Amino acid sequence: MSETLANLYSETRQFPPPEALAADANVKASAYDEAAADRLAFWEQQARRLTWAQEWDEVLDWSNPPFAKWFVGGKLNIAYNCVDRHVEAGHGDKVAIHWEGEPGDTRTITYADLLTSVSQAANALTDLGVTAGDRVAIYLPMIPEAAVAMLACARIGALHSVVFGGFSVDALATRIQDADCKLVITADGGYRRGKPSALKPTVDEAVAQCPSIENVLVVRRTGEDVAWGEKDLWWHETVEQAATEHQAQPFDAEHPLFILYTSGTTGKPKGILHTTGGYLTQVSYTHHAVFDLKPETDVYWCTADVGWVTGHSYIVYGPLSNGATQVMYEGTPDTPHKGRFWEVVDKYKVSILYTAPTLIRTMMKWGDDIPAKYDLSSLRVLGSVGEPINPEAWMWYRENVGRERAPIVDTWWQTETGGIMISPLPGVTAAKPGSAMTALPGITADVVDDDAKSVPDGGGGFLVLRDPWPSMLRTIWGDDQRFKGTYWSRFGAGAGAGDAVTASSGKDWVYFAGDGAKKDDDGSLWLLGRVDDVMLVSGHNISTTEVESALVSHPSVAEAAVVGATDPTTGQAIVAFTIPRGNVDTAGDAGEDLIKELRNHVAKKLGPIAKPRQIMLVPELPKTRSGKIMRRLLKDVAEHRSLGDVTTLQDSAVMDLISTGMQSAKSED
Ligand code: 6R9
Repeated sequence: MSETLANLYSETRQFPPPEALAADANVKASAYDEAAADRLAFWEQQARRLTWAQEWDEVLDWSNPPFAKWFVGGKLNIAYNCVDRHVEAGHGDKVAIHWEGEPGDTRTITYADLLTSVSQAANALTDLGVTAGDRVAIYLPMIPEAAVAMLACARIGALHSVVFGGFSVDALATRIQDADCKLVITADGGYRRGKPSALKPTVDEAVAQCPSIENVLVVRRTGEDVAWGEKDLWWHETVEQAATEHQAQPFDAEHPLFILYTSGTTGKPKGILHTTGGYLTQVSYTHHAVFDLKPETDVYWCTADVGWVTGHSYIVYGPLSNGATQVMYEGTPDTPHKGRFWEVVDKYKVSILYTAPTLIRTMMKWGDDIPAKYDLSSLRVLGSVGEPINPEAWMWYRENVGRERAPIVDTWWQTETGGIMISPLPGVTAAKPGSAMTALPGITADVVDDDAKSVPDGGGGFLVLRDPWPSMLRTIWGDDQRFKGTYWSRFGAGAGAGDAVTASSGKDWVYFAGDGAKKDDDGSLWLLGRVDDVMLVSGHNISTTEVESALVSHPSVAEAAVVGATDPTTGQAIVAFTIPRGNVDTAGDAGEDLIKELRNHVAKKLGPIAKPRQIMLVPELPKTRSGKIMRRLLKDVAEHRSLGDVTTLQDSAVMDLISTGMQSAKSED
């Protein structure tokens, strides 16, 4: 039988945790044993991190798979857990958010301030007729009101649906319509790349197509002129005038908390539904365990946008439930200069930094001399999320940002999983550059072949999750059948029945994440990208990730994206789009020579089967707002098709840059 997914890249470097960090770590190796001995008792213990108004009767009800219920019968209020209880415990003066605007304006928000704002917003929403179970769309820049708005919804039991500021009218309107939202919370605009970027006009156009919207609540951020309609209300004239006291009511552990849309590669966006008790339990625990957060001393910074699940779980709910002090930054990393992120780290003495591979590779492209100018000695734990991190980008992060002291946690998870699932623990795991290592305590991940059999160490295949976990999605909003079909019909009890999955066949239910992965010889897990992107070259299934990592391991390369393009002889052939590092000369013959060298470099690293047919040197790559490379668009370029859907593209100008700015060399052999 042929292999499911080839394992070509090998890595031997490994970095044990710093001794001092290991000795004082929040979570030690014993957590794995405890969770393995009794998984439900383990999660029950983690749920006790939170303050419950009423205890649960049952930890997990899995009697109607794949619909899980966690902490059945329990009641709690999410906002109370993220805000009030810290003030009640005497931490009202503690800074919750150091906010840094892109133009350099700042705000310092304590837990007491946050309680006042969230209470006012909860009162204002209630006055506008928003009640438990209603849906509220949030379309805001990275300003503190984004967190306040989310917490206010959670406080009154309304579901928020955050849409990236920057998504188009259509993207916003379809999301509002799908969830029948009653209210939109937005701003006049935000600052991006040094200038005001308007949001309100997009909302106005979208709302015109959305009769369910009764009001639009507008935060004044830029002060630019905006058109004003009868549904519009200023935040400062409503929320900031509302009563500052609000009594939070407890909600059922399974009360819905939010909807967040993921587009996937095809079809209409899926409204991923998360609920209350299990979600908060897992994001709180994982934030404590994976980042080793010490709330008294750490300054935490997650650079994600709140419009991405990372912003929900690791800016709002995880850190605030743990009473963290964090930095929130409005803008882009190169405004007003390319050292801005490191300046912020230095200014606030950030000790835990959580960012994405795309950012790390961009910093590699800009050059080592930029971070070198700043004092980064406060950093003690570094995190990565969003895409596989290429081993060489991991090493760059370790050397240039962590200065070889700070452990790196490469965290694998999804909008659907709600919280981190696979990651090193910074005080326990000897991490390997590029590997997410192992499932966290209480999580069961595996790599299987086409027949759902676990692959041996050294083998590749499909990443699956075998047992339900507290922060798992509960369904796709309004579409239980699509929920079953998308995630539960490939392997296990639901296999083969497509969207019509109904009965259990005695087998266990298995969640299919849509990612390829491999186990190395020690059983460590390596994520290999979406299975839809896997290339079939002369009968071998080759992951885009491995070829990209081989390219990035060349000293002249900062970033690479690889696609399989139709080829008359090999079925698919490997086509690579490569961004050179800042100091590399690519003019004329130098570019041609580099391309030749890179093709040979990949062949040497991975074997001749993985040698790209074609390499193009490009200035930029198309990415989503959360920084994921959109290989689908590159495939269109590689196969000379007109471009597909670009609505979720971060910056539509890059596709023009790629088609005009690329240099390419075809294979001669
Ligand atoms: C949190 C988030 C989920 C997809 C996921 C995978 C990719 C995320 C990763 C990673 C390799 C990591 N992904 N983290 N791949 N290593 N550490 O990104 O959620 O936006 O829903 O994307 O992102 O392909 O399936 P989401």
